[in-house]
Amino acid sequence: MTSDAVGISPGRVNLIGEHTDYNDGFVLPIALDKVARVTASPGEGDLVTITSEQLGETVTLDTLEPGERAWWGYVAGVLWALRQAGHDVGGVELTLTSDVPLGGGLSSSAALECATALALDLYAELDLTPEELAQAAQTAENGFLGIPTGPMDQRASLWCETDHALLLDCRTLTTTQVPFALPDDLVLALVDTRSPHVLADGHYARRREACEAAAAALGVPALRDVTVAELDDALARLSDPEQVRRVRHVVTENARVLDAISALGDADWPAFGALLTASHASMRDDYEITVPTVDLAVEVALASGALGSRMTGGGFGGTVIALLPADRLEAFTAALQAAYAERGFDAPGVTTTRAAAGGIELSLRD
Ligand code: GAF
Repeated sequence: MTSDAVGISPGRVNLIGEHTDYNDGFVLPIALDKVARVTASPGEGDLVTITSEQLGETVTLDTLEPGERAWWGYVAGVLWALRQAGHDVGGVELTLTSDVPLGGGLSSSAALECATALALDLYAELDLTPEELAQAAQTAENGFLGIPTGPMDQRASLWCETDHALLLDCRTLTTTQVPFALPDDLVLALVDTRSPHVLADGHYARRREACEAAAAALGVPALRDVTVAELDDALARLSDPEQVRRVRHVVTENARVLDAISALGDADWPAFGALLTASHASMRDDYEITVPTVDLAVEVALASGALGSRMTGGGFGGTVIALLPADRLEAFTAALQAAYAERGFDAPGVTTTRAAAGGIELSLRD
Protein backbone atom coordinates (compact mmCIF):
# COMPACT_ATOMS: atom_id res chain seq x y z
CA MET A 1 0.00 0.00 0.00
CA THR A 2 1.20 3.51 -0.75
CA SER A 3 0.14 5.90 1.96
CA ASP A 4 -1.35 9.15 0.78
CA ALA A 5 -1.95 8.28 -2.84
CA VAL A 6 -3.66 11.09 -4.72
CA GLY A 7 -5.83 10.96 -7.84
CA ILE A 8 -6.56 14.18 -9.71
CA SER A 9 -9.00 14.19 -12.61
CA PRO A 10 -10.79 16.98 -14.50
CA GLY A 11 -14.31 17.71 -15.56
CA ARG A 12 -14.93 17.82 -19.30
CA VAL A 13 -16.48 20.07 -21.89
CA ASN A 14 -17.98 18.09 -24.70
CA LEU A 15 -17.35 20.11 -27.86
CA ILE A 16 -19.80 18.12 -29.96
CA GLY A 17 -21.41 14.66 -30.03
CA GLU A 18 -24.21 14.80 -27.46
CA HIS A 19 -26.21 11.72 -26.49
CA THR A 20 -24.29 9.78 -29.09
CA ASP A 21 -22.13 7.83 -26.63
CA TYR A 22 -24.78 5.32 -25.53
CA ASN A 23 -25.72 4.89 -29.18
CA ASP A 24 -22.21 3.53 -29.93
CA GLY A 25 -21.40 6.78 -31.73
CA PHE A 26 -18.74 9.49 -31.64
CA VAL A 27 -17.96 12.23 -29.13
CA LEU A 28 -15.37 15.02 -29.02
CA PRO A 29 -14.71 16.29 -25.48
CA ILE A 30 -11.86 18.35 -24.04
CA ALA A 31 -10.74 18.27 -20.40
CA LEU A 32 -11.79 21.22 -18.29
CA ASP A 33 -9.20 23.20 -16.34
CA LYS A 34 -11.02 22.31 -13.11
CA VAL A 35 -10.44 19.06 -11.23
CA ALA A 36 -11.55 16.70 -8.49
CA ARG A 37 -8.84 15.52 -6.12
CA VAL A 38 -9.10 12.38 -3.98
CA THR A 39 -6.52 11.29 -1.40
CA ALA A 40 -6.39 7.66 -0.23
CA SER A 41 -4.70 6.77 3.04
CA PRO A 42 -4.73 3.71 5.29
CA GLY A 43 -8.05 3.20 7.06
CA GLU A 44 -9.02 1.55 10.34
CA GLY A 45 -9.31 -2.16 9.67
CA ASP A 46 -11.93 -2.85 6.99
CA LEU A 47 -13.73 0.45 7.42
CA VAL A 48 -14.15 2.86 4.53
CA THR A 49 -14.18 6.49 5.57
CA ILE A 50 -15.06 9.20 3.06
CA THR A 51 -14.67 12.88 3.84
CA SER A 52 -15.73 15.83 1.71
CA GLU A 53 -13.56 18.84 2.51
CA GLN A 54 -16.11 21.15 0.91
CA LEU A 55 -19.16 19.82 2.72
CA GLY A 56 -17.23 19.29 5.95
CA GLU A 57 -18.93 15.86 6.19
CA THR A 58 -17.58 12.37 6.84
CA VAL A 59 -19.26 8.98 6.42
CA THR A 60 -17.91 5.69 7.70
CA LEU A 61 -19.06 2.51 5.98
CA ASP A 62 -18.52 -1.12 6.91
CA THR A 63 -20.29 -2.48 3.83
CA LEU A 64 -20.89 -1.06 0.36
CA GLU A 65 -24.41 -1.46 -1.00
CA PRO A 66 -25.37 -0.26 -4.51
CA GLY A 67 -28.22 2.22 -4.90
CA GLU A 68 -26.74 5.08 -2.91
CA ARG A 69 -27.00 8.48 -4.59
CA ALA A 70 -25.61 10.62 -1.77
CA TRP A 71 -22.45 12.69 -2.45
CA TRP A 72 -20.22 9.88 -1.21
CA GLY A 73 -21.77 7.31 -3.57
CA TYR A 74 -19.56 8.53 -6.43
CA VAL A 75 -16.51 7.61 -4.34
CA ALA A 76 -17.76 4.48 -2.59
CA GLY A 77 -19.09 3.25 -5.95
CA VAL A 78 -15.61 3.11 -7.44
CA LEU A 79 -14.33 1.04 -4.54
CA TRP A 80 -17.35 -1.22 -4.94
CA ALA A 81 -16.68 -1.54 -8.69
CA LEU A 82 -13.04 -2.45 -8.09
CA ARG A 83 -14.03 -5.10 -5.57
CA GLN A 84 -16.64 -6.44 -7.99
CA ALA A 85 -13.89 -6.75 -10.59
CA GLY A 86 -11.91 -8.89 -8.14
CA HIS A 87 -9.41 -6.32 -6.87
CA ASP A 88 -8.31 -6.56 -3.27
CA VAL A 89 -8.92 -3.12 -1.83
CA GLY A 90 -9.63 -3.21 1.90
CA GLY A 91 -10.31 -0.46 4.40
CA VAL A 92 -9.25 3.00 3.31
CA GLU A 93 -9.72 6.66 4.14
CA LEU A 94 -10.69 8.78 1.16
CA THR A 95 -10.73 12.56 1.27
CA LEU A 96 -12.14 14.56 -1.60
CA THR A 97 -12.30 18.08 -2.86
CA SER A 98 -13.31 19.45 -6.25
CA ASP A 99 -13.59 22.74 -8.07
CA VAL A 100 -15.64 21.30 -10.95
CA PRO A 101 -19.02 23.09 -10.76
CA LEU A 102 -21.80 20.75 -9.60
CA GLY A 103 -24.77 20.36 -11.92
CA GLY A 104 -23.04 22.36 -14.65
CA GLY A 105 -23.04 19.61 -17.28
CA LEU A 106 -19.26 19.53 -16.95
CA SER A 107 -18.97 16.02 -15.50
CA SER A 108 -18.33 16.77 -11.87
CA SER A 109 -19.40 13.17 -11.16
CA ALA A 110 -16.96 11.59 -13.59
CA ALA A 111 -14.17 13.81 -12.29
CA LEU A 112 -14.79 12.50 -8.78
CA GLU A 113 -15.13 8.89 -9.89
CA CYS A 114 -11.95 9.05 -11.97
CA ALA A 115 -9.97 10.81 -9.23
CA THR A 116 -11.08 8.03 -6.87
CA ALA A 117 -10.11 5.29 -9.33
CA LEU A 118 -6.66 6.86 -9.81
CA ALA A 119 -6.12 7.29 -6.07
CA LEU A 120 -7.16 3.70 -5.32
CA ASP A 121 -5.07 2.34 -8.18
CA LEU A 122 -1.97 3.89 -6.69
CA TYR A 123 -2.93 3.25 -3.05
CA ALA A 124 -3.61 -0.48 -3.53
CA GLU A 125 -0.90 -0.91 -6.20
CA LEU A 126 -3.43 -2.31 -8.67
CA ASP A 127 -1.62 -1.15 -11.80
CA LEU A 128 -4.88 -0.89 -13.74
CA THR A 129 -4.94 -0.26 -17.48
CA PRO A 130 -6.49 3.01 -18.71
CA GLU A 131 -9.63 1.11 -19.75
CA GLU A 132 -9.85 -0.70 -16.39
CA LEU A 133 -9.70 2.67 -14.62
CA ALA A 134 -12.43 4.05 -16.87
CA GLN A 135 -14.54 0.90 -16.37
CA ALA A 136 -14.32 1.15 -12.60
CA ALA A 137 -15.40 4.78 -12.74
CA GLN A 138 -18.27 4.10 -15.15
CA THR A 139 -19.42 1.02 -13.20
CA ALA A 140 -19.64 3.20 -10.10
CA GLU A 141 -22.11 5.42 -11.92
CA ASN A 142 -24.08 2.72 -13.75
CA GLY A 143 -23.91 -0.14 -11.26
CA PHE A 144 -23.61 1.51 -7.84
CA LEU A 145 -25.55 4.73 -8.38
CA GLY A 146 -27.88 3.23 -11.00
CA ILE A 147 -27.57 6.13 -13.48
CA PRO A 148 -27.57 4.74 -17.06
CA THR A 149 -24.92 7.07 -18.55
CA GLY A 150 -22.69 6.17 -21.50
CA PRO A 151 -18.92 5.78 -21.73
CA MET A 152 -17.88 9.35 -22.60
CA ASP A 153 -17.35 11.27 -19.39
CA GLN A 154 -14.99 8.95 -17.54
CA ARG A 155 -12.79 8.42 -20.60
CA ALA A 156 -12.71 12.14 -21.29
CA SER A 157 -11.68 12.83 -17.70
CA LEU A 158 -8.94 10.21 -17.78
CA TRP A 159 -7.68 10.32 -21.34
CA CYS A 160 -7.87 13.91 -22.61
CA GLU A 161 -4.58 15.68 -23.28
CA THR A 162 -3.65 19.36 -23.10
CA ASP A 163 -4.43 21.32 -26.29
CA HIS A 164 -6.24 18.31 -27.74
CA ALA A 165 -9.82 17.15 -28.04
CA LEU A 166 -10.47 13.44 -27.65
CA LEU A 167 -12.29 11.73 -30.50
CA LEU A 168 -13.81 8.67 -28.85
CA ASP A 169 -15.44 5.95 -30.86
CA CYS A 170 -17.92 4.74 -28.26
CA ARG A 171 -18.37 1.34 -29.92
CA THR A 172 -14.73 0.31 -30.02
CA LEU A 173 -13.55 2.73 -27.28
CA THR A 174 -10.66 3.65 -29.55
CA THR A 175 -9.41 7.22 -29.40
CA THR A 176 -7.70 9.83 -31.52
CA GLN A 177 -6.11 12.92 -29.99
CA VAL A 178 -7.25 15.83 -32.18
CA PRO A 179 -5.20 19.05 -31.86
CA PHE A 180 -7.43 21.74 -30.35
CA ALA A 181 -5.57 24.96 -29.70
CA LEU A 182 -7.50 28.10 -30.50
CA PRO A 183 -5.84 30.92 -32.41
CA ASP A 184 -5.15 34.04 -30.29
CA ASP A 185 -8.15 35.88 -31.67
CA LEU A 186 -10.70 33.25 -30.58
CA VAL A 187 -11.90 32.15 -27.15
CA LEU A 188 -14.03 29.27 -25.95
CA ALA A 189 -16.48 30.87 -23.55
CA LEU A 190 -18.37 28.82 -20.95
CA VAL A 191 -21.71 30.16 -19.79
CA ASP A 192 -23.02 28.91 -16.48
CA THR A 193 -26.74 29.25 -17.15
CA ARG A 194 -27.51 28.81 -13.44
CA SER A 195 -29.96 26.07 -14.37
CA PRO A 196 -28.64 22.91 -12.73
CA HIS A 197 -28.58 19.91 -14.99
CA VAL A 198 -29.65 16.62 -13.41
CA LEU A 199 -29.10 13.16 -14.90
CA ALA A 200 -30.85 11.13 -12.24
CA ASP A 201 -34.38 12.49 -12.71
CA GLY A 202 -35.49 10.16 -15.48
CA HIS A 203 -35.27 12.41 -18.58
CA TYR A 204 -31.85 11.03 -19.49
CA ALA A 205 -32.96 7.42 -19.02
CA ARG A 206 -36.06 8.05 -21.16
CA ARG A 207 -33.96 9.44 -24.03
CA ARG A 208 -31.76 6.38 -23.87
CA GLU A 209 -34.75 4.01 -23.84
CA ALA A 210 -36.26 5.75 -26.89
CA CYS A 211 -32.99 5.30 -28.80
CA GLU A 212 -32.74 1.64 -27.89
CA ALA A 213 -36.36 1.04 -28.86
CA ALA A 214 -35.80 2.81 -32.19
CA ALA A 215 -32.65 0.77 -32.91
CA ALA A 216 -34.60 -2.42 -32.19
CA ALA A 217 -37.45 -1.27 -34.47
CA LEU A 218 -34.93 -0.59 -37.23
CA GLY A 219 -33.18 -3.93 -36.69
CA VAL A 220 -29.74 -2.43 -36.00
CA PRO A 221 -27.51 -3.03 -32.96
CA ALA A 222 -27.37 0.71 -32.21
CA LEU A 223 -28.27 4.02 -33.88
CA ARG A 224 -24.60 4.35 -34.82
CA ASP A 225 -25.42 1.86 -37.56
CA VAL A 226 -27.78 4.26 -39.36
CA THR A 227 -25.97 6.63 -41.74
CA VAL A 228 -27.15 10.05 -42.88
CA ALA A 229 -27.71 8.59 -46.36
CA GLU A 230 -30.04 5.99 -44.83
CA LEU A 231 -31.79 8.41 -42.50
CA ASP A 232 -34.90 9.25 -44.52
CA ASP A 233 -35.65 5.58 -45.15
CA ALA A 234 -35.07 4.75 -41.51
CA LEU A 235 -37.36 7.55 -40.31
CA ALA A 236 -40.08 6.42 -42.71
CA ARG A 237 -40.03 3.01 -41.02
CA LEU A 238 -40.67 4.42 -37.55
CA SER A 239 -44.26 4.94 -36.43
CA ASP A 240 -43.52 6.82 -33.20
CA PRO A 241 -42.95 10.55 -33.88
CA GLU A 242 -40.86 10.87 -30.74
CA GLN A 243 -38.51 8.14 -31.96
CA VAL A 244 -38.30 9.91 -35.33
CA ARG A 245 -36.99 13.05 -33.66
CA ARG A 246 -34.56 11.19 -31.39
CA VAL A 247 -33.12 9.16 -34.26
CA ARG A 248 -32.73 12.25 -36.45
CA HIS A 249 -30.70 13.92 -33.71
CA VAL A 250 -28.41 10.98 -33.05
CA VAL A 251 -27.71 10.17 -36.71
CA THR A 252 -27.04 13.78 -37.72
CA GLU A 253 -25.03 14.43 -34.55
CA ASN A 254 -22.68 11.54 -35.28
CA ALA A 255 -22.11 13.00 -38.75
CA ARG A 256 -21.49 16.44 -37.24
CA VAL A 257 -18.74 15.04 -35.00
CA LEU A 258 -16.91 13.63 -38.00
CA ASP A 259 -17.44 16.87 -39.95
CA ALA A 260 -16.09 18.78 -36.95
CA ILE A 261 -12.90 16.72 -37.07
CA SER A 262 -12.45 17.70 -40.73
CA ALA A 263 -13.12 21.36 -39.93
CA LEU A 264 -10.53 21.28 -37.14
CA GLY A 265 -8.04 19.59 -39.47
CA ASP A 266 -8.53 22.47 -41.92
CA ALA A 267 -8.45 25.06 -39.09
CA ASP A 268 -11.80 26.14 -40.53
CA TRP A 269 -13.21 27.78 -37.40
CA PRO A 270 -16.36 29.18 -39.07
CA ALA A 271 -17.26 25.68 -40.29
CA PHE A 272 -16.52 24.24 -36.85
CA GLY A 273 -18.68 26.92 -35.24
CA ALA A 274 -21.57 26.29 -37.63
CA LEU A 275 -21.54 22.62 -36.61
CA LEU A 276 -21.77 23.59 -32.94
CA THR A 277 -24.81 25.72 -33.67
CA ALA A 278 -26.43 22.99 -35.76
CA SER A 279 -25.86 20.56 -32.88
CA HIS A 280 -27.67 22.93 -30.55
CA ALA A 281 -30.65 23.26 -32.89
CA SER A 282 -30.84 19.47 -33.09
CA MET A 283 -30.75 19.12 -29.29
CA ARG A 284 -33.42 21.80 -28.98
CA ASP A 285 -35.81 20.66 -31.71
CA ASP A 286 -35.25 16.91 -32.05
CA TYR A 287 -33.77 15.68 -28.80
CA GLU A 288 -35.75 18.22 -26.76
CA ILE A 289 -33.19 18.54 -23.98
CA THR A 290 -32.66 22.30 -23.89
CA VAL A 291 -34.36 24.82 -21.60
CA PRO A 292 -35.08 28.57 -22.06
CA THR A 293 -31.94 29.72 -20.22
CA VAL A 294 -29.61 27.72 -22.49
CA ASP A 295 -31.47 28.64 -25.68
CA LEU A 296 -31.23 32.30 -24.73
CA ALA A 297 -27.48 32.03 -24.07
CA VAL A 298 -26.96 30.50 -27.51
CA GLU A 299 -29.10 33.18 -29.20
CA VAL A 300 -27.21 35.99 -27.48
CA ALA A 301 -23.85 34.40 -28.29
CA LEU A 302 -24.71 34.20 -31.98
CA ALA A 303 -26.09 37.76 -31.98
CA SER A 304 -22.83 38.86 -30.33
CA GLY A 305 -20.70 37.48 -33.15
CA ALA A 306 -20.02 33.90 -31.97
CA LEU A 307 -18.89 31.55 -34.73
CA GLY A 308 -20.96 28.88 -33.01
CA SER A 309 -22.62 28.03 -29.74
CA ARG A 310 -24.33 25.09 -28.08
CA MET A 311 -25.30 23.55 -24.80
CA THR A 312 -22.77 20.96 -23.64
CA GLY A 313 -23.45 17.82 -21.60
CA GLY A 314 -26.54 15.81 -20.76
CA GLY A 315 -28.95 18.74 -21.00
CA PHE A 316 -31.92 20.37 -19.27
CA GLY A 317 -29.63 23.17 -18.11
CA GLY A 318 -25.94 23.35 -17.29
CA THR A 319 -23.35 25.04 -19.46
CA VAL A 320 -23.40 26.67 -22.90
CA ILE A 321 -20.19 26.96 -24.91
CA ALA A 322 -19.58 29.75 -27.40
CA LEU A 323 -16.71 30.06 -29.85
CA LEU A 324 -16.19 33.80 -29.90
CA PRO A 325 -13.81 36.35 -31.37
CA ALA A 326 -11.75 37.37 -28.31
CA ASP A 327 -12.68 41.00 -28.79
CA ARG A 328 -16.40 40.14 -28.52
CA LEU A 329 -16.20 38.48 -25.10
CA GLU A 330 -16.90 41.61 -23.08
CA ALA A 331 -19.83 42.70 -25.25
CA PHE A 332 -21.25 39.17 -25.17
CA THR A 333 -21.06 39.03 -21.38
CA ALA A 334 -22.85 42.38 -21.05
CA ALA A 335 -25.52 41.43 -23.60
CA LEU A 336 -26.09 38.11 -21.88
CA GLN A 337 -26.46 39.68 -18.47
CA ALA A 338 -28.96 42.17 -19.87
CA ALA A 339 -30.95 39.48 -21.68
CA TYR A 340 -31.09 37.26 -18.59
CA ALA A 341 -32.16 40.19 -16.39
CA GLU A 342 -34.88 41.11 -18.86
CA ARG A 343 -36.30 37.59 -18.74
CA GLY A 344 -36.01 37.42 -14.95
CA PHE A 345 -33.36 34.65 -15.04
CA ASP A 346 -30.59 34.47 -12.41
CA ALA A 347 -27.45 36.30 -13.55
CA PRO A 348 -25.30 33.95 -15.70
CA GLY A 349 -21.57 33.39 -15.19
CA VAL A 350 -19.13 33.67 -18.10
CA THR A 351 -15.59 32.25 -18.09
CA THR A 352 -13.27 30.95 -20.77
CA THR A 353 -11.43 27.65 -20.96
CA ARG A 354 -8.93 25.73 -23.03
CA ALA A 355 -8.24 22.04 -23.57
CA ALA A 356 -6.58 20.98 -20.31
CA ALA A 357 -4.93 17.74 -19.13
CA GLY A 358 -6.57 14.43 -18.17
CA GLY A 359 -6.27 12.56 -14.88
CA ILE A 360 -3.05 11.77 -13.02
CA GLU A 361 -1.82 9.82 -10.00
CA LEU A 362 0.45 11.43 -7.46
CA SER A 363 2.25 9.83 -4.52
CA LEU A 364 2.68 12.24 -1.62
CA ARG A 365 5.05 9.95 0.28
CA ASP A 366 5.98 6.27 0.31
C1 GAF B 1 -23.98 12.81 -19.64
C2 GAF B 1 -23.62 11.33 -19.66
F1 GAF B 1 -22.96 10.99 -18.52
C3 GAF B 1 -22.78 10.96 -20.86
O1 GAF B 1 -22.59 9.57 -20.90
C4 GAF B 1 -23.43 11.47 -22.16
O2 GAF B 1 -24.49 10.64 -22.54
C5 GAF B 1 -23.85 12.93 -22.02
O3 GAF B 1 -24.63 13.15 -20.87
C6 GAF B 1 -24.65 13.38 -23.21
O4 GAF B 1 -23.84 13.41 -24.34
O5 GAF B 1 -22.84 13.58 -19.47
